[in-house]
Amino acid sequence: MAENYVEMWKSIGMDIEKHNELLNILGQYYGAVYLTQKNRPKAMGYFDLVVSEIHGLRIKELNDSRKAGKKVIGAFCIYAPEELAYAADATMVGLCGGADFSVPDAEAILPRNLCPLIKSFYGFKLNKTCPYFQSSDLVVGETTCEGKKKVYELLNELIPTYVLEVPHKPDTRQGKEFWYKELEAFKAKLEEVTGNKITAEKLKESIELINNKRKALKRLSDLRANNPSPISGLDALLIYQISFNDDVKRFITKVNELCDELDERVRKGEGVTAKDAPRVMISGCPMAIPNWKVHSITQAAGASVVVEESCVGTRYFTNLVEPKGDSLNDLLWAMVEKYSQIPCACFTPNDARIKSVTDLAKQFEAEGVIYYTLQNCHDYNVEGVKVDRALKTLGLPMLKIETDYTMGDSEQIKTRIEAFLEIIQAKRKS
Ligand code: BJ8
Repeated sequence: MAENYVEMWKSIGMDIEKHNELLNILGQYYGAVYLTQKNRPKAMGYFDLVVSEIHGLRIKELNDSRKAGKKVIGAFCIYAPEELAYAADATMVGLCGGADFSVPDAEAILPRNLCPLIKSFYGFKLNKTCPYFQSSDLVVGETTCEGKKKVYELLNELIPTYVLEVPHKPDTRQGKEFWYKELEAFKAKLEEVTGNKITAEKLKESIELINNKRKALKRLSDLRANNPSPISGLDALLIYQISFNDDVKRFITKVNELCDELDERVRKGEGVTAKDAPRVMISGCPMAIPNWKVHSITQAAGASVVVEESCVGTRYFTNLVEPKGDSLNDLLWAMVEKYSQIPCACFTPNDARIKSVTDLAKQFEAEGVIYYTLQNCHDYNVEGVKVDRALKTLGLPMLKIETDYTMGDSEQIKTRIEAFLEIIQAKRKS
């Protein structure tokens, strides 16, 4: 891929040498984690292709569309209202960092004891190896956790950064009214950046488009409730990760084609893991591409990862935007309602998340939960206390893993997960 795209990468200001290093690492890692899996659905071929072209063809598409006048908006959180971006005829792409590669560059400026996701994305902008950053005309941050909020100030020195203020008590009337005003302000910003007016008609169309993406992902997720699961947790995670960067219409078609194949597998009773494999749910911090560490260790230990209670997972697609009317006001209020239902750990209280974890554990017949927190993510780390208590009432064991993007703790995590799976097996016999 590299030779074909060098001129394009240069034109968007990338550091070619450093980027080549990144591509080599990613290519090898992907081969080792993904292409060694057995019995993958045929339709995964499309998603393998997307990964192989994630810095190539997709970036070409984005830059061709920019030449034709379309804007690209980068985002870091599922609270960034993508429906508005598409209604302004822009494209939204995910910029969350999931790789350790850029962390040392970030640590030259930022404190080391900061969440790796934040260091990773900031480092990618600093070292100019993320073509999505380099292709973005505007990035949109949000006041969710403290670390992100402060880093957006520094990011704004490198690329225009608009920050949405997210109410931390979204269930309250005042929280909802505040979010409505934030949506209106973001709409105005998008209109200014793109030069396009967001009309009710355009917003209705984009709501339908993004709803269809969420429906396709939910269809995929629900299929994993079957035993055996027709697709691996790793493959499902990859699709959730790709959902933030692929062309939306094509992505919906490809996910639904995959689901048709999985339906067939379910009908035949075929799966990717043994029927008696321990069923594990992973809950916690988002896993941005290429963060596959815990899934690959869990899967290699013999478990079936059946669901992710995560923003790269169910939190993204569980609820739809459901307007009660056709006016701009109706559509924006429907967005307020939908976004208020995303249970991020930065909210207080966050009972909806606890309920979601227990509901999912029941729906997917999880026998244990791996609670995943990134180092220095206080919100998810502390909220783990309540999640653990709730799981205990269901008699489900929880294993808490706090980690970063390095591989130094992989052996230790492997040992802990193997011991956890033994607990699950022992519970079956008791
Ligand atoms: S809605 S989870 S995508 S903020 S960056 S909170 S890991 S310390 S990503 Fe998130 Fe939106 Fe919430 Fe979801 Fe912790 Fe790290 Fe902060 Fe993080």
